[in-house]
Amino acid sequence: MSRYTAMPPNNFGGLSDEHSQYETSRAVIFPVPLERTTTYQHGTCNGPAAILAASRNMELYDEELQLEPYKEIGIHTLPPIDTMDGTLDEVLTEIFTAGCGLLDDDKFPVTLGGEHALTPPLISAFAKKYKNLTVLQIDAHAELRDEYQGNSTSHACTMRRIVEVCPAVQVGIRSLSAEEAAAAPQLRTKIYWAKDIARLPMKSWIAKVLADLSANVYLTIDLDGFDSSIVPATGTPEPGGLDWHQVTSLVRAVAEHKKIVGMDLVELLPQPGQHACDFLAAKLVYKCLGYTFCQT
Ligand SMILES: [Mn+2]
Repeated sequence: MSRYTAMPPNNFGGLSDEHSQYETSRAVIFPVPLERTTTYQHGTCNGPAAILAASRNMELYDEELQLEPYKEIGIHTLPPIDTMDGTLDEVLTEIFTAGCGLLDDDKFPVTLGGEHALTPPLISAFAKKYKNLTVLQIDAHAELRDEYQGNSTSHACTMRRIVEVCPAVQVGIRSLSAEEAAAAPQLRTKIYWAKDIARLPMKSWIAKVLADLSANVYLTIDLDGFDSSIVPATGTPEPGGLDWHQVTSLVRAVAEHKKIVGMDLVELLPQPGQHACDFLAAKLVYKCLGYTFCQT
């Protein structure tokens, strides 16, 4: 007996119960507002809420796929995890446990950050379930430091921890230390430098990335992989990055040829009065889900 028009539900996409119940949804949005090791500009803890807010005002018809992905998929949104309670190690263990639980339930977890330090515990969970797993990272930063400021779980060490668990392919990289550059050739990773991608036709570099991936792919997108003119709203923006069509074409091709088993989108740092990046992040999540579940 509603006497007024209610706002859309406070979940990803503003979806009705029918399309967002946990039991019937294949994709589950897991907000992780982690911000414990940020080194420069602060505020990425506000990322998940900004993405969810933008997603509720997003068109849910996909013009490429010519359908409404949420109807095929079902997208449930979990409440955010408390990332300030306990030590960083305890929080990372909780993220691991939550990831295992979602995978036990056969869900496709979509984790919204928050800082990139949240990804390694998720990869540990995925590697238990999926053999033949590769992590595809889109990022400006190599994140291959063995430790940073005395901390081996810092966001600057994310990919170093991951390649200890499974191989990686890193796309859009353009910022790293001399030590990382020296270590990279010995690590289980293949780097696609932004400087090379910029000069190559899209088909040729994407085909090479596909050849380097195994059957199962976990996708981790740090929004600073985009050029800083497109996504200025990150803690450590870098010039010379990827554009919208490069990123979405890559994800679409990977979804077409491999099995994407889960993803995260991290490091959004919402800017007051500037909401374009929040929308880009929300739409990118939705595009990735559409590509993964709805390509014929
Ligand atoms: Mn980064």
